[in-house]
Amino acid sequence: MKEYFENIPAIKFEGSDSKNPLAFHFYDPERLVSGKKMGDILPFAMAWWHNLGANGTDMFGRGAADKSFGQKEGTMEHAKAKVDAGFEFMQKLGIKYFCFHDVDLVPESDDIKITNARLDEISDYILLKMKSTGIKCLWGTANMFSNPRYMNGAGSTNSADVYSFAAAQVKKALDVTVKLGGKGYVFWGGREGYETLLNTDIKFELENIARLLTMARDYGRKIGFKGDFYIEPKPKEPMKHQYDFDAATAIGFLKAHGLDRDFKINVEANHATLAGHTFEHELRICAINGMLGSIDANQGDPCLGWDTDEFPFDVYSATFCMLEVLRAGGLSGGFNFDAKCRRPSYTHEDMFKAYILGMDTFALGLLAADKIISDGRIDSFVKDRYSSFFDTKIGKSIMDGAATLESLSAHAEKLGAPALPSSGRQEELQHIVNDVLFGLR
Ligand code: XUL
Ligand code: CO
Repeated sequence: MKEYFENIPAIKFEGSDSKNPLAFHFYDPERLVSGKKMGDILPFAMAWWHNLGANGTDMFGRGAADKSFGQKEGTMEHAKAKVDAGFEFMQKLGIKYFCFHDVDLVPESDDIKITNARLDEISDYILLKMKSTGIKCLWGTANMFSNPRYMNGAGSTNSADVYSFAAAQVKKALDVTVKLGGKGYVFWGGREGYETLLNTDIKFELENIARLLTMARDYGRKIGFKGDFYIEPKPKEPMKHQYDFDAATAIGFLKAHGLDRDFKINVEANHATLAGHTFEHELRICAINGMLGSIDANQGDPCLGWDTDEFPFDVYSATFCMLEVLRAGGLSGGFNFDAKCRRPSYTHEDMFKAYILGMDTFALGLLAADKIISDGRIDSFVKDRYSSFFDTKIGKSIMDGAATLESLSAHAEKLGAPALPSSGRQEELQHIVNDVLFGLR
């Protein structure tokens, strides 16, 4: 078997004193954190599209990275070389999962029958690799946004033929996901949105999206898919208005259409910040609705403000993410690095270093979050902050449903001006976070 990354050894944990850039300094899959292995709390996944496909092409120039893996791009030989390179990459990093779009796996033909036959062939090949390595599929999806036919969306398109084509792609992507034993199936609403109300019927488009998701749910369950469907919210880009703006919007949509028992949310950090939220806000909204499914681990750049898909580097953000994940009892999905190297980081070695950065950042976030929880000061502060609802007579009457507007009015009249609520003590809490983060070893 040809080795694609000849100069890269298997990446090992060497600890925080190591200066070796091709080693983990914090991610130690065997280390126990609150009784569980770090590797089990952090099921990392490789994103097929960025890692094996993205070559740094942007609006201003062609790609700088070579992702040909020795084959002509757009051929099945190239598709197979990507499988070989991808499995070698995951094995060397100890990554247990991958995520894919249909057209990441094989070149797309105009004729869907040809594309589907290619998908059958490549998924047979991937299955063999999965069996020999133990690597699994986290989730699959269909790319219903790159081809010009999807200029007006897939479920939200104005063309019934394009809608049918999208349905055919979802059907096949579900077949392949089930064949590969995927834990989840993602709908990122690529171009499900609009540019101007002058040409758009929002109600019609939303109902059509719901019809497509319902058909997908029904077909998936029929062919034995037992995992979670996910919506991956994003507020804008490529469309000006994307329908799945954020987690709250997507959850409301799923509930309105009776899909909330089969669907959860796949939260992407960079999408959260594009929506004007923090990553942890989106995770909390999902968690309190019982819909925290999976994570696309990346980060944006506040100086740029678009979907830059950078590898996670921000340890504060990873810490707040892991606080949400730990408090929610873990993820049913995983941490998919929907991230790409910066254009000037174009070598194969950079691909490894990027994953090492992301995995170490999340390991640090996990260790810090675990310490914050066991330190207990922040959780007990939050609990105490609401104590007036639990240890005063009037608070208890609100909580047990006995209160009425009349009884609360009578209480307010007796009070005169109520005292100010207790201090939020944000600065003290931030100081505690720094204590924990920088007291880490
Ligand atoms: C796009 C994005 C997608 C989805 C899968 O912003 O995040 O790659 O994760 O379609
Ligand atoms: Co994503």
